[in-house]
Amino acid sequence: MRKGWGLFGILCAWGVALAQPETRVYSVFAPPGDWFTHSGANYAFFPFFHQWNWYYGHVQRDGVVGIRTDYPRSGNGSVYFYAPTTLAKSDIEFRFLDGQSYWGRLRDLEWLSYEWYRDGRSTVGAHIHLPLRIYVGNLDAQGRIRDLGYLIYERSMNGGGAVPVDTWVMDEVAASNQRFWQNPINGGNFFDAQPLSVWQSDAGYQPREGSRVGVRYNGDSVVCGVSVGAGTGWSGAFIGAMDNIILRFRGGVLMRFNFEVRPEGDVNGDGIVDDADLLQILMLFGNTCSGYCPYDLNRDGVVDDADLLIVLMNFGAGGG
Ligand SMILES: [Ca+2]
Ligand SMILES: [Ca+2]
Ligand SMILES: [Ca+2]
Repeated sequence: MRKGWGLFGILCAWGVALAQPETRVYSVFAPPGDWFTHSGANYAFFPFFHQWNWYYGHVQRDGVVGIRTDYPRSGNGSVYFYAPTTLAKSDIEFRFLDGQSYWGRLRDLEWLSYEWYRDGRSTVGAHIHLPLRIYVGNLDAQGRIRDLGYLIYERSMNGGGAVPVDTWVMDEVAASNQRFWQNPINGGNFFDAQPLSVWQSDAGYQPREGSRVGVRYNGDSVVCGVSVGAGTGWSGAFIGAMDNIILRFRGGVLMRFNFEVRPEGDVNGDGIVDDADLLQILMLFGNTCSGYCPYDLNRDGVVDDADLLIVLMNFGAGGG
């Protein structure tokens, strides 16, 4: 199992299970954090926060996503979402991008939870909150992932009515066997929601809507990513946040992702300001940079002594 990880991956998984399981995923920028947006269609931004495969995805039509301090949770930050119009969309996603790595088999997913927040200023339907999606695929004979798609949880497919506002809500969706619908990549939506245990069974499940047939997943299918986002097609505006995604697989893989805003002066995004950050500034001294560049701490387009000073003035920060 866990082809593509090899012994290193198995040791990592073992280490993760034994050690403090929290992974802090840090923003690109210091407080108040990131504000990533795009006016065109379907744009992804791949900063690979903190060396993990997290990125902002499917950002379009002025949708906004960013790890920010607006709604602090389990520390100073969470993932902020703003979808101002019906066509807007913004996601944050984790994916293994080598086409063969994964966390575990679908049958072994025994816990999946996240925390979400709907701001009371949102004007979308009262049932709408941030859905949670898992990336699922099937392995071919060479161990490559094919049939990549989402299984998607949302309360409206599980008999939910109006959702709470202006408060954090934790939804656990695997142990409680919630219903998921399918969105095959490039294949359209199948709103034939089934309890997770149906998707996880050895017989598997293949959704149907009229003459259309979706992708079949079963217990052998692999879970290779996770995604949370706002939009599209929501009539109105959505404002909210998300934090603390936890996945646990039978056999030991346990991931807990806490989204936090990096301290001022933290260049490499590990949450502390130390000599590693100083070294990065020195190595890049004189470089120019535009857009999302974590080395250019004061965002004036050049890496110079002003940035060095920011590191020195914040030296020793973080690490809590
Ligand atoms: Ca947090
Ligand atoms: Ca650092
Ligand atoms: Ca600068």
